Amino acid sequence: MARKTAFITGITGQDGSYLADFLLDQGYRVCGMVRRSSTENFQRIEHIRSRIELYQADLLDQTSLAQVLSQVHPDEVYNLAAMSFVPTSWQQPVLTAEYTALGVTRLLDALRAVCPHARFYQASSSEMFGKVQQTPQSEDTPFYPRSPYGVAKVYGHYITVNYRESYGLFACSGVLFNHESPRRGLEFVTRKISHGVAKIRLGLAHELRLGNLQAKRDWGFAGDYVRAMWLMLQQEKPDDYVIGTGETHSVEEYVQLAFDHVGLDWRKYVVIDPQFYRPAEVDLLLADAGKAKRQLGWQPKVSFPDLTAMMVEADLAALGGQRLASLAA
Ligand code: NAP
Ligand code: F7E
Repeated sequence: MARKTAFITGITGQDGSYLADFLLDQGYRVCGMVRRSSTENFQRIEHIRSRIELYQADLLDQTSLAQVLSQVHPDEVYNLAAMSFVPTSWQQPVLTAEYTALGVTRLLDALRAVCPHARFYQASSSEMFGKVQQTPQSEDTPFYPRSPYGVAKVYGHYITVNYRESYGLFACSGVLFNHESPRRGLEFVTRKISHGVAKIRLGLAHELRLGNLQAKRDWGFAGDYVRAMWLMLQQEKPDDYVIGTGETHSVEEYVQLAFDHVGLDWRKYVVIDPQFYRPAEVDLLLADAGKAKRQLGWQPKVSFPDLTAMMVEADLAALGGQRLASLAA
């Protein structure tokens, strides 16, 4: 069988890099979209740089999207690019909508014109449930987004459904709950904590400033979640799926586990800082991923305590290595 080609927007991000690893293992030709920047931002894909093809384009520029699709001839398109940090969406609501909402239409429309038979994955989010209307949340739960990011994702979700229904595209939306890893951006709470704990353990910091410790999330491992994205595009019919672990934990529980892992009492180091509170909060997220389990055969493999340990260990190793290098220099 001919080797399949996958095209990933957001390949330099957390999920894009894990998806690229996964698809290379499956034997795919992997092409990624990167936006022009004055300095390269390829740390997460450094280890596979020679095995993937990178193309410059931007979600804000429709012509660039059509051009890149006609160069690549993809069988599968994974739209992972977005402005993904919720607090920034209050500071830059219009830009968030341009990337995270309208960017989806630009890409879908380019795909419709250039490669209508390519299968399409849209990175939707549990943030769309926001002020949850029922618990746990499934494919049938109404949306009530609580941030400009969540609102933009609802648009991206429905435009994907609409292009599927209007034009018969094989377009799927994965409603993914929070997923984390050692490659998570440093501003997201799990990585902020694992990195902060490692710094305190190594004597490089003496406190960790956080916001709302009572918020609850359904946290899984990003490596497990990219497998679900791929599975959605291997089905007979396009559909939408909720992906999560079915467990919810508070930020405080993550904090406690992370400090316990290095033998420290979190209460001595965590400072509550109002600047990290949000104008509107999502208090509780909990996935019902029963449909994904039944139809995709998908289940997460990494538990919450193992995820915490994995992230703290990775930050200890990275920061410890950096400290040794600076001492030797
Ligand atoms: P991430 O680490 O923040 O990566 C975002 C990616 O989007 C980066 O590669 C970024 O490129 C790219 N990007 C942003 N704006 C762009 C533009 N205008 N043109 C081209 N590329 C652009 O996010 P992630 O955690 O991997 O998440 C992947 C996707 O899943 C996002 O759509 C996110 O909203 C969604 N999602 C994430 C989660 C989660 O828990 N991680 C849950 C549900 C949904 P640069 O490197 O150049 O900045
Ligand atoms: O916040 C609380 C904060 O920024 C989680 C994105 O990938 O998942 C992510 O969005 C919770 C919130 O992720 C701090 O108030 C407390 O309740 O790690 P986060 P998020 O907002 O859930 C969804 C599914 C996405 O789609 C998004 O793209 O943690 N929290 N103290 C804090 N959060 C941050 N960032 N920093 C703190 O100091």
